[in-house]
Amino acid sequence: MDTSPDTSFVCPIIIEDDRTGLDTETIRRALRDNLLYIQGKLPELASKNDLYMALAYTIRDRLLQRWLTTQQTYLKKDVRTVCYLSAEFLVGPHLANNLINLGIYEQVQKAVSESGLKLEELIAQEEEPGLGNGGLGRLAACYLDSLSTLEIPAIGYGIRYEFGIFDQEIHDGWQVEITDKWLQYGNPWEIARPESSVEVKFGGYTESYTDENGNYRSRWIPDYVVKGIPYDTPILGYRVNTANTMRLWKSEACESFDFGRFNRGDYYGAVDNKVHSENISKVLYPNDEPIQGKELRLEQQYFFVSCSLQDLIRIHLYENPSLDNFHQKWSVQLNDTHPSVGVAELMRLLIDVHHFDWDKAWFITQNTFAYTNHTLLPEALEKWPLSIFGRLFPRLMEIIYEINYRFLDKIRIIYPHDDGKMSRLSIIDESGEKYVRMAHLACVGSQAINGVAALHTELLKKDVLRDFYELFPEKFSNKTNGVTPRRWMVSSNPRLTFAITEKIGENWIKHLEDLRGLENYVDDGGFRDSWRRIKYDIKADLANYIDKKVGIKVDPSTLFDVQVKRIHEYKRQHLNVLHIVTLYHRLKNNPNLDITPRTFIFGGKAAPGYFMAKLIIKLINSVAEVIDNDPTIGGRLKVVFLPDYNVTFGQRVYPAADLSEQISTAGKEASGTGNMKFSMNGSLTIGTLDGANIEIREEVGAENFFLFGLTTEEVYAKKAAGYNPQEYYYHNEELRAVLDLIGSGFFSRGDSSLFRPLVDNLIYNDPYMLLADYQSYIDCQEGVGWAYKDQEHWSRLAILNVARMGKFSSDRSIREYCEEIWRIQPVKIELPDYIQANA
Ligand code: GPQ
Repeated sequence: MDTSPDTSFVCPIIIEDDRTGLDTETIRRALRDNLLYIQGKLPELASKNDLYMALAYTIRDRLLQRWLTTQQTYLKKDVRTVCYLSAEFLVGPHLANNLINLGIYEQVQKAVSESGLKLEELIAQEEEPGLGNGGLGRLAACYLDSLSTLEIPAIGYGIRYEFGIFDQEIHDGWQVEITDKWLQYGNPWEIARPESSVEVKFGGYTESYTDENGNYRSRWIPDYVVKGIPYDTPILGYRVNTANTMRLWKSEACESFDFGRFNRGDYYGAVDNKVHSENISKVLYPNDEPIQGKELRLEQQYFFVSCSLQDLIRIHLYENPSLDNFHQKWSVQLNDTHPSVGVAELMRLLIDVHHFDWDKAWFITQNTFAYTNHTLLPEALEKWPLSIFGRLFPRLMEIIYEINYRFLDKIRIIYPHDDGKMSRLSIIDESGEKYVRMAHLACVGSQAINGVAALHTELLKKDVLRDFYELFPEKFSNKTNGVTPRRWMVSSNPRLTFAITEKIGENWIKHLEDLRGLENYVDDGGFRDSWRRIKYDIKADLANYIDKKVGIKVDPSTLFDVQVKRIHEYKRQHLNVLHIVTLYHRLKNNPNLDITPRTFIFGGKAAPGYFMAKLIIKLINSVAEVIDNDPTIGGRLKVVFLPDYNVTFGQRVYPAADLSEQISTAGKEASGTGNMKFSMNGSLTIGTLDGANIEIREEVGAENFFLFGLTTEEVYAKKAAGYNPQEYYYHNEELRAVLDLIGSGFFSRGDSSLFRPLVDNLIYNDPYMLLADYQSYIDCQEGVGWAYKDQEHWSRLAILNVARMGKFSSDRSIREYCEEIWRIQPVKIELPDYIQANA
């Protein structure tokens, strides 16, 4: 079958107005048309989902011209492009954001309501693609939004997992994981491009041969070959014509059957091979830090990286005579080490397939890649047993050995006789069982290395990557994370967006620094009143949702104290619980105590194999059950764990929060991005000096931030001095009472063994130093309570928080990457005349 472009086809395509028009009447007509002809449903039989699908196709039609024109412009102008390699893209639902970015929300709302429907209900139908675990995948999605908005040529490459992050249910307080079948009713936003499939080798052996010119070469004879099929999703920028591509790879068997094997009677062998190939893109591993060392995970990484690099080379050779200038046309960003095998793979493609010599290939490779580190947790630094790595990718193993040999040869000259240095820097860990250290491969093979917040980058330089920093300090820089205001303000908080825009115009949506203009209104009592009314209404909406979801009634006038993020010991959800139990204990001892009524809201998933994280979820739910049903508390404290925290729920909860919990042990959270989303939506932060909290506090002002806890230096010093949590346990009576209450079985229907592992771990081990930070946290929370009582004052602080969040737009982060790492310029996309411009 011929799947290449047919240039003899000269018939001009007439673009039907129904597929591009942006006015209400056209959209209404197109919606009906798509319902019948794409979704195949008569209006009287259409479900909400059918109507959502018809609307999604209607909007996709309006993206297509922008998308294709963007791709065509890039090809014609032969632009420099950034390619973001990420094992996760947690993009969230597309519909509402596309409406906002196209600028047609109102028209569509009208068109839909004239047909007797509610747009918000259709938007709620969309099943979000959960193709990520948390912060790292969500950051990749924010960056795609900013890249398009800033008109930067970009491609996001990843994996089209058939099953994304599991859906979480809570049964008797415990997390239960349910398969995420996000594709079951179809995905209207993607287009499969089977004609651009590529093949990826696995297993087997290598052999050397002499080519026709007498050159000595290696070739890889694989055990099996897997096919990667690209699925493309347009990512439209805000009020621009740029629509970049997110290209996700699905794995398939090369032939539907291995007929050779089949005919030899090895039916099961043939089927096995097919099943294994399809399994590669089957499911997202639900562990974030640390990732699980499973072979299939390594296959996933190589699969998508090889597909993506082969794809880049194909696109490159379409416009360029050779790969000599590859690094001038592409900048490939490694989102953590998950895609870092790309360094070896690009070398292989250049040397084995395109016959470059080593030095030239290495020059191109080193100048193509850049590496972002996202964690300081030592157990999260990825390494793969040599035995697995070498068996799966024998040729890459040879190349990595050669890279390492040449690298260490240079090191030997710089640090003669320093064997410690050599073994610390080596790409191969030889201290026991041999491993490939993926961060080392990334550092050696990249032109730039960055951390994701100022403190994080400093700690990388001082600690985790110290030897590399000493070796090439010029490669290191900081790029503090940011989040997109289009999703995290405009789309998720329309009421606040309206109130802000009414005062300062709408420029802030693309230039978040302009929010500073709000500072002029902090003294305006009327503005503060309406600010508070808006917050109250959003909280009331969330209260209704909570009631509907978990049947708990909460009062929107209480302080909404929120912690939503992955459940992890270093994020210290259990420190939050210690505070709740402290308040409860105080109220039981002194029923008339004057405290600020609070609603504690939790959300987050635990890695299915992470026992302690799952026990923390059970603890939250157990404490909730007792407190929420205790009549003597009289609603002054409520605790809610909302199941299945995801992007969609995040959009609901950030706008409704009064207080944002950012309470990780100092030095553990690389950046955090939830901290930014809360603050942009007018909540105040209680937090440690960790990750981007530090920069948020610098921006909003120390007086607008509730700070507590040890600093990183203090954490290190205490650890070095032999931290003993028991001292805190024995010297702090209230803390002891709280831990004893949990340990006694009070919250577990008398079962004193249930929370024992958690309590004992705190008293005898406490790796994340909750006990050391306990008193400081409790005192700080008391200050929060008092501050909240003065609502006028609180509103001022909240407005100032929003006004000063400009730095944390992902547009700022992406500009920095463009200028300092990628050296890429914006490219304007001009639409053909027959397309209506943005409304
Ligand atoms: N992060 Cl290494 C993840 O979400 N998953 C990971 O596997 C790793 C990092 C997070 C990190 O914990 C946060 O502090 C960052 O804000 C986020 O990456 C984005 O940089």
